Amino acid sequence: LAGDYTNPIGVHALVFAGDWTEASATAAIAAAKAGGYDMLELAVFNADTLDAAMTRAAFQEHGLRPACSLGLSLGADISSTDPAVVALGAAELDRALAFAAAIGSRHLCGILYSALAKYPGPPSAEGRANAAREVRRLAGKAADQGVQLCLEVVNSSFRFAAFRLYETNLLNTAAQAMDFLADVNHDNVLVHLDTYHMNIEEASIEQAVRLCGDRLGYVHIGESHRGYLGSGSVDFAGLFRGLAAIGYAGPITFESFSSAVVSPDLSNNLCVWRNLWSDSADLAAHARGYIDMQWRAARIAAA
Ligand code: FUD
Repeated sequence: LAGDYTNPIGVHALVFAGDWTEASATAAIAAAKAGGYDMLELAVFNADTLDAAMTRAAFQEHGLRPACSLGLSLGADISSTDPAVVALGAAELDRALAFAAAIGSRHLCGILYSALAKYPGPPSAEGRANAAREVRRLAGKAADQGVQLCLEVVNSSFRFAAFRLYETNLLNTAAQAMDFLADVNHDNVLVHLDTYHMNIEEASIEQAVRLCGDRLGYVHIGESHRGYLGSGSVDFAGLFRGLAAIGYAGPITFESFSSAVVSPDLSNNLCVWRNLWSDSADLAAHARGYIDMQWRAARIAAA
């Protein structure tokens, strides 16, 4: 078919399930498969509470690929200047990596380099250096286990008042992520871009993608209000033009949140208090079709 592609197309588990009991895991994996996805991304906020054997078996049974993501907390933050807090963050990352490897995930992404929280000020040079050192350390261990690290660029913005996130002070733009990658200096660390955040922080989504080029490893596709794709203000045409221009072959994962599906770990952090949708299956099927249409069109236009 014209515009054919091989990128794994994923969907975040929070589209379907707020927890990860066996029943929820099985239902989410089956729903992702039914929606035409290749991959399901699971939030690994406290790896100790998740059952790796059950998770691995459930993914295998449905022939779906897992991906893992997380954000650190302020009490366990590798970008801190307090060595004890850095050590707790490093331990949290080690547990998440062990879980990702155990379930067969090839990607560990998200806000691995900082807390997913509002910071009271800009990062310090010492905190940034701590984060770079710990990401480099984790990258070596991850490479040994066949897991790629992708650092998600998220917003710090206070531009919108009502439904807002404040998620890191370290990597808010693709350019900052590329600078940080130069400091980390490890092949197994790539950039993870998310259109929801890019729509807030970047001057141009297309240019941000092009800037990352072959260092782009993971993409979250989400709308400006985190609901149905195409019903907000994100420049998806620019995203896919950029992805086509750099020959992007990595995962494209749909992310959407609504108060209809609540995660104890994530929903309050992300300030997901609005009801953007209530029918997960309809939302997921729509997003899958939207991604397919946009990605094919961009590839044909670039050919
Ligand atoms: C957070 C975000 C997410 C988050 C992931 C964690 O705003 O965009 O990608 O990192 O959901 O599982």
